[in-house]
Amino acid sequence: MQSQTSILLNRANLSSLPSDVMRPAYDVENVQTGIVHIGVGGFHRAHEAMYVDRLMAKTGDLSWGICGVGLRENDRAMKKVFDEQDNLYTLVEKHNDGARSASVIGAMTGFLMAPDDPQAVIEKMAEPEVRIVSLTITEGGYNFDASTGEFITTNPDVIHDIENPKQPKLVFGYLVAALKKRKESNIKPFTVMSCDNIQHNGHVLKKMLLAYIELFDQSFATWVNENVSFPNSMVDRITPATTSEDIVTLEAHGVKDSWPVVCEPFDQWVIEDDFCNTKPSFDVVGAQFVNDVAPYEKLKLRMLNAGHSVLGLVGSVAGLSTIHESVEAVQLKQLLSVFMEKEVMPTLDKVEGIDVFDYRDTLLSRFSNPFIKDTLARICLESSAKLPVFLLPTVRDNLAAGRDVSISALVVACWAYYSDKHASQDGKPLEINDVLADKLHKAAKENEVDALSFLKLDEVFGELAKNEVFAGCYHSHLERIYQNEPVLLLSEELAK
Ligand code: CS2
Repeated sequence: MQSQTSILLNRANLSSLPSDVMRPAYDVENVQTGIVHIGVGGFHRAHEAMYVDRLMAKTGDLSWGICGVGLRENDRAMKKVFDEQDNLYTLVEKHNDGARSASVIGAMTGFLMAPDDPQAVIEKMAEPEVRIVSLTITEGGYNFDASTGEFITTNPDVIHDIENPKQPKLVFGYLVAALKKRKESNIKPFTVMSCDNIQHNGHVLKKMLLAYIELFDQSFATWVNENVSFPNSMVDRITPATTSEDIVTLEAHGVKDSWPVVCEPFDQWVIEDDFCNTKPSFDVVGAQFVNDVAPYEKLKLRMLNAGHSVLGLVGSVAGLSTIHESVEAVQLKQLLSVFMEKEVMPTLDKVEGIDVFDYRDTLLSRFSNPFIKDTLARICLESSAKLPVFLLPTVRDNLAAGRDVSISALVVACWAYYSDKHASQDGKPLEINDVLADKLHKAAKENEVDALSFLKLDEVFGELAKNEVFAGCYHSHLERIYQNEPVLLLSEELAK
């Protein structure tokens, strides 16, 4: 990309952008809202919004634009950018060979901050043209107890929302208010589409929403159960946090965008074909509609996401900082490869058209893209919500079948060390960004008195501490890490 005068990104300036920056191939002024999306972060902008952009360009159907919703105060920064840039943003794909391609996405039609005007959000969701409400609210947003899978009824926000149905705080309150409004006005319900990294994400969302409604209105719960669909989906695209360097590089290339999104070239979206209202033809632009998403979800969560956690936690303790740096360390690359083959593959179901060894090799190549600079800090963020979804189900399956769990145990041991020391083995400070940060730290601090103290955090690990095989393996790794045996050496030994 060569340098030139930069143009502020907005509708009026679209035609003045550098010629190699792709522009919406449709009239952005005419895009209508057909989707309301809760949780507009980098991932949504690089994935669903990009698919909508492709769909509009390819079919000319402009009825599937997306109105973003922010539920939390920290979504305000995104709203400001949307307001300043007429809802436009740049998507920059970074290829393994250093090439970059930039496109302006025109799929967003607006952004509502729910805390400012909850009613506006409810009304928007109740509009008949809105046929989908989609979500990326992260694993934690589903409000389930990781060890039991049940809805947490004691959450003060849940109690608040039941008492204040017109001013909800959580997603469940908004869905209920809008679905009720549609039912009362005889408008077909919208499909509720989860785009989070949770196995059976649609079913989990349905279970949580119904559990919430059952707390106060059994007959409405029955209606939702019978009339609203919650398709499961598998979503995939590595999207690191945007850095100031990304903004400066794009500006040097001629586009002044205060919050572009950067990602890898790869994207995948497999959606269960279960829509209670009209569905967009995402299949004409690369997504797949299937009857059963489960094997795809399992493959992706257990290979990619857990693979990330292996590199994230072991790599952090080893003093590394990014995914590509970690996969470049031969011991870790080998560890990851053996983890996938020995601990994950035996737990997977056959996925039509996918060879798991090819899938693994593609992952290793995606992880090795040096331009993505995906930080281990991002990967380790909210590990207490991620590991129960990404890694622990694999551990449980392997224990039940009498198979090896030693690499998984190393990952958990590294997490315990990380949570105790807040530092790598060579003393580099590490941050814990996790809703359970204090509990994790407190439990890990006790490791010296009770070696299984961290593992006994049952809201994360359930009964795992009571499993002698896993606990034994974990304990022996932990001791060696505390004795300062480099985790890279330990990794090498385990990957033999
Ligand atoms: C990552 C995911 O958050 C994580 O730990 O594994 O964000 C991952 O990059 C995406 O799921 C890729 O599709």
